[in-house]
Order: sequence, then C-alpha cells, then structure tokens
Amino acid sequence: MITQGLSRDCLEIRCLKGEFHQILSRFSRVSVVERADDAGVLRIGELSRRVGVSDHVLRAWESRYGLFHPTRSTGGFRLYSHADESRVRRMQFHLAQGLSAAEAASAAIDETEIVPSVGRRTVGATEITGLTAELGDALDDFDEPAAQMVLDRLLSDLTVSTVLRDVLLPYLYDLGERWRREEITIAQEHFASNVIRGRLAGLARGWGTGRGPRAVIACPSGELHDLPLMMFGIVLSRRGWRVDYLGASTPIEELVRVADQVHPDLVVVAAVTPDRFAELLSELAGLARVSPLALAGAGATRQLADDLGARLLTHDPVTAAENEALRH
Ligand code: B12
Repeated sequence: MITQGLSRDCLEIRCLKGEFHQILSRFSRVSVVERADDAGVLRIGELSRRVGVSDHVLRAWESRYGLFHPTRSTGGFRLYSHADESRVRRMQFHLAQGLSAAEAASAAIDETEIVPSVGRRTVGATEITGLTAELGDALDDFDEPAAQMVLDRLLSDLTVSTVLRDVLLPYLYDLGERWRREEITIAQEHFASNVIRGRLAGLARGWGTGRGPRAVIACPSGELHDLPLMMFGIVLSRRGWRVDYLGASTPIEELVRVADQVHPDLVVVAAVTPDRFAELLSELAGLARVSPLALAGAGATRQLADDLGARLLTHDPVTAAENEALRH
C-alpha cells in the first residue's frame, strides 16, 4: 500500500480496494487510485469457489445490480478482481442480515467504493477538531443540552464509527489526562462520561437483534470502564452482529454461564489494568476452551492472551469491531 498526504484532511491511498475498509473511515476525503494489479485475476469458477456462490448467481448479481464489472481475458473469459471478491462477501453479509438482493448489492457497492467516513456532507479534520473542542467545553460547563447539540451535529454529519473513533475516544483519553493533571474535577469527568454513556446507550439500541454472528461482551469484576466496550458492541451490531452486553464488573461465573447458554461466536473481556485479568487466569482459560475468547483494553497483553489460549484485540474498539466483522 502506498499512502500520500495531499492536505491536512485528505490522503491518497494506492492499494487493493479490499484493503480499504480499515483505512478509509479515518479520513474525511479520500482519492481512490486503483492499482493496476487489482485488475481481473479470477475466472468466474474460481470466484464462485472462493465465495461459495454459484456462477449463475454471480452473473445475475452482475447484470441485475451492477455488483461488478469484470474485465475480459484475451480468450473472452470474465476476469474478476480481489475487490470484486470482497464485494461479493459484503453482499452475502447484507443478505444474511435480511436485506433484499437489490439493497444488499447497493450497500456492498457503497462500502467497497465510497468513503465510509463521509456522511451527508463533507466534514474536514479541522471541523472535527473544532466540534470536539466545543463538546469538551460544553461538558466542562455541565451544559448537557449544548453537549447533546454538538453530538447531534457530529452524528448527522459523520458516520457513527468516525464519531466514536475520531471524536469520542480521543476526547475520553484527553479527559483522563486532564483529570490526572488535576485540570478538571472528578465531578466534571463523571458528568462528561455519563453524558457520553447515555448517548452510547442510544446508539446501542437494538444490538440484541442482529442476525449475524453473536458476541458476548463484558468487563471483569471490579472493572467499571465500559465505554470502549460499548463502542465495540455498537460497531459490531451495525455490521449485523447480535451483541449480548453484560457490561461493567461482570462476575466471571456469570460470563461463563452466559457463554455456555448462548454459544457465542466471540466472547470479549476488556479491562484497563492487567490485574483484573490476572485474578481470573484459570477461569478465563476455562472459558477460552469452550468459547472463542478475545481480551481487550489497556490491561490485556499478548503474553496473557497466549497463556490463556485467547486472542488479543490490539486496535481501538471501533477498528477492532470492524476487523472482527471482516473475519467472520
Ligand atoms: C471515564 C473514565 C472513568 C469512568 C468510567 C465510566 C465508564 N462507564 O466507562 C469512571 C468514573 C467510572 C472511572 C473510574 C476510575 N478510573 Co477512570 N477513566 C476514565 C477515562 C477518562 C475514560 C475511559 C475510557 O473510556 N477510555 C477510552 C480510551 C480512551 O481508553 P484507552 O484506555 O486509551 O483504550 C485504548 C485501548 O486500550 C483500546 N481499548 C480500550 N478498551 C477497549 C475495549 C475493546 C473491546 C477494544 C477492542 C479495545 C479497547 O482502545 C483505546 C484506544 O486505542 C480514562 C482515561 C483513559 N485514558 O482512558 C480514565 C482512566 C482509565 N481511569 C483511571 C483511573 C485511575 C480510575 C479510577 C481508579 C479512579 C479512582 N481513583 O477511583 C477508577 C477505577 C474504577 C474501576 N474500578 O474500574 C486511569 C487508569 C490508570 C491506570 N492504568 O491504572 C485513567 C487512564 C485516567 C488517567 N489518565 O489516569 N474512570
């Protein structure tokens, strides 16, 4: 992949389109230049084998919905690119969520060709920084209506992922730093995190209804920092997952019981400090034996995850959820 900064809020990326997902949502404007070697490389039989969709159906998706525009080999065979393959996978994903074929195709085309972080209008990085500062001022002043207005504006102009990853996570980090430096009071920090928590709860509504893979997510006993876990769940649910959210300070026996009951595709346990995990080593190892387990948060380490037979989610909650959705 080649990236080249064009201006403060615009980046040029040269890569296979299939690689775009994780990168694009970070920028407000993106110029797409397809790499020549992403031209058609797969015959329809190979594409069909890879994605598990018959060649007849692939042709129908191509002609009815314009899902892809294959090139032709010298012998006249259709040749599909890796980007086409990812588009079929996105189409399958949306079909599994219950969208009609036309809606699924349209969503798949949007996702693989259009800049996901751009909402109804283009918001530049400078404007995001300005709105983040406005949000911070309103919350510092205990001005809930003003804070909600800024959040309304952010959520109407940007995707949820962008608001979570590029506004709220950096804001929360900064909030913690200001609290540590005693620049703000505990009351200000509590007020701010509770307004944000309320908003996240609104975005989380319906996260138990997804028809895709199922995730059980929790913080271990004693761990109250559940905001990033909520963000993770929100983004997963927006990609069709069903999320069972157990939240802060969940006793490990309860988590094991729920995992046993619902047979999730993924269990995520997140904590800020390693001691929260260290207290539960044998229980977590037991959980990892019966459910796919991932650890997350600043307290999770590679060593710990390896010792437990778990995976480590290394990215921020939004990127990690996007990555999980692509893995399944
Ligand atoms: C809001 C907040 C609270 C709220 C939590 C509200 C809630 N419902 O979540 C409350 C008031 C309860 C709270 C309490 C405390 N807090 Co506090 N809190 C914060 C604050 C400001 C934001 C937390 C947050 O959401 N962070 C989100 C992002 C910014 O967190 P991050 O740790 O950088 O995480 C990164 C990765 O690890 C990863 N990640 C994190 N979680 C997850 C989860 C998933 C699923 C994935 C995939 C990835 C992922 O993504 C992030 C970005 O890359 C942080 C500041 C901070 N830096 O985090 C302090 C902070 C975490 N708190 C801190 C402390 C000390 C406390 C208290 C001990 C204070 C006290 N003396 O009582 C208690 C402990 C409570 C407990 N028993 O858990 C310290 C922790 C220091 C440490 N490492 O030990 C911090 C870092 C503040 C600081 N700068 O010192 N806190």
